[in-house]
Amino acid sequence: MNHQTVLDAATNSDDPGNPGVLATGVPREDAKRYRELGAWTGDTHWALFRRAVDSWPTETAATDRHRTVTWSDLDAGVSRAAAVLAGAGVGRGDGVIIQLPNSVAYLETVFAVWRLGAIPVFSLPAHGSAEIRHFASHAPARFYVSTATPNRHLARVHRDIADLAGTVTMILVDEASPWEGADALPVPDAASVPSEELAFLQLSGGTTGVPKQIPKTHDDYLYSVRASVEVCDLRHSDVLLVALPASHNFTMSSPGILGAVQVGASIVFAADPMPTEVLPLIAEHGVTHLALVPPALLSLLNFPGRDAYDVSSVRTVWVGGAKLSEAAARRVRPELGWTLQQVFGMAEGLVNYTPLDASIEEIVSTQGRPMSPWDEIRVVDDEDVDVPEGEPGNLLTRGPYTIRRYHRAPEVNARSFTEDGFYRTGDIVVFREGTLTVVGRAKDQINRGGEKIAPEAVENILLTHDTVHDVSVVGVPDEVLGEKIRAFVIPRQDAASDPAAHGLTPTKLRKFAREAGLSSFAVPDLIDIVAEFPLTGVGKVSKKAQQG
Ligand code: AMP
Ligand code: DBH
Repeated sequence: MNHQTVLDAATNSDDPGNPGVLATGVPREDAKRYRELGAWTGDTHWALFRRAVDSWPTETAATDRHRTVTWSDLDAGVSRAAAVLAGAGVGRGDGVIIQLPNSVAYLETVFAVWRLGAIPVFSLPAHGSAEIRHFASHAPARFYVSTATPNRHLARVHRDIADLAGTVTMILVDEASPWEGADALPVPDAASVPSEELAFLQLSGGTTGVPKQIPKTHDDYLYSVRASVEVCDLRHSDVLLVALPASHNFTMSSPGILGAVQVGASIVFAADPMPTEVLPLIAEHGVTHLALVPPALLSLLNFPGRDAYDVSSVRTVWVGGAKLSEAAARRVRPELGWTLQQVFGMAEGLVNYTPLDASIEEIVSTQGRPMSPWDEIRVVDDEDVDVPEGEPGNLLTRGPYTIRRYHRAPEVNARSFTEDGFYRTGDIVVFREGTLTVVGRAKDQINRGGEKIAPEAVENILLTHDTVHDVSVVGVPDEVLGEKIRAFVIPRQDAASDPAAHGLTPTKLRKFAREAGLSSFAVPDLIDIVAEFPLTGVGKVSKKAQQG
């Protein structure tokens, strides 16, 4: 192969030629221990899928608004997808950016990429061209799969990355009747892939200007899926509603889409997590499980027409991605009749759940317990000294499914991990009797209803505007989303007396940010054009003062 694959990049990036660590940065001696413990089993994502197809060929696997497929239909769809992708040149180790809406075609694409021994590079439908460009060059990925029926945002992304045509092959899929032309193409054999190899690149919300990419191996990720299935008691007869973006780590693995594939539960895809979409699907398909971020749960709780729908089939709602207020948590059981399982997770690894049989107090007031007995937890002060149990501190973690480095990011890695491989989560927590409560955040990150935004990424885009002199972006409290994005903008001197006359209005700046390729969820909710920023005693911009 004469091009660099994402596989080469993952194994050589930060540690050129270091055969002592896996793509995740996990040393081989620790890998050996995780195998001996039985956490890592040698399973691969392709083998997981094959078992589902072989075990339940005629049972329903998945439904979206276009079609319902059995596991063997899905297998046929995956073969067709693999033929089309291979025909476009996708081969072993290649990075394939996937930016598709929730759909059966999404499943076909991901498993086809695994079948070929290629590497999914996950992105969200809301990502802008700036992120897609970054993934293409950084992974690197020479293939991009998206929808042939894009909404306005995705149509803009497709237009904006058209100039990558020489290096990135764009494959557009019609979710209603995908993989046209597959019949004329050979179906390639499934590749043989070692379980300790890089399986895909997952996304992190991140604290830097560019989203960080998270390397996962088959061994470590499938362990996290099995552990989640067990803690969540997901069963073969269950029906999982996928309403958050499929590529999100929460949706994919906690226990998520892959948990459903493991036990052969059926998957129902919703276009979005709004009550008008979710409620009819629950009633129609007898949904038993769904994952939501806190604002989506609040919308359901407060939706006036809810009583018109029978939602009694639901056993468990998983809520995570951002802190759920205790008040909202308390309403779940009495108003919806569902069991709430709080999920405090991160794409980097560690996932915590409140146990299904925990007391109501534990369920509503904590963010759960580490799901694996081999998750190592430390709570430390700013000097990395352990604090006494029950006192707030910085959460550090290490374990069988937590990465020890980001993909090709030596500087970030030096900050984000300790010398002995603990991940610095940036979360401030209290650890008491085995349970974690999230009490704050040390990292420079905005959590907008579960979408993580790096202020720097928004600042960098607004700074490219001709009449902008300086920008400071902060998160401000919001009743529904938890936080909203607020940008303070100082105009250049020549525009300062009448910014609007120079095109500097909040509306125009928001449009500018969208057109410059920013993710739709990262476009500031509020923009203030100001003459100066408040400063701290030492003359730094006081983000605290800007947060009000
Ligand atoms: P990411 O690293 O982008 O996958 O985002 C993970 C981060 O989301 C965590 O480190 C927390 O800051 C936040 N988070 C996820 N779930 C919860 C939760 N249930 N409660 C509070 N914060 C959460
Ligand atoms: O926010 C997250 O990243 C998250 C939340 C819940 C996550 O990655 C997960 C569960 O696995």
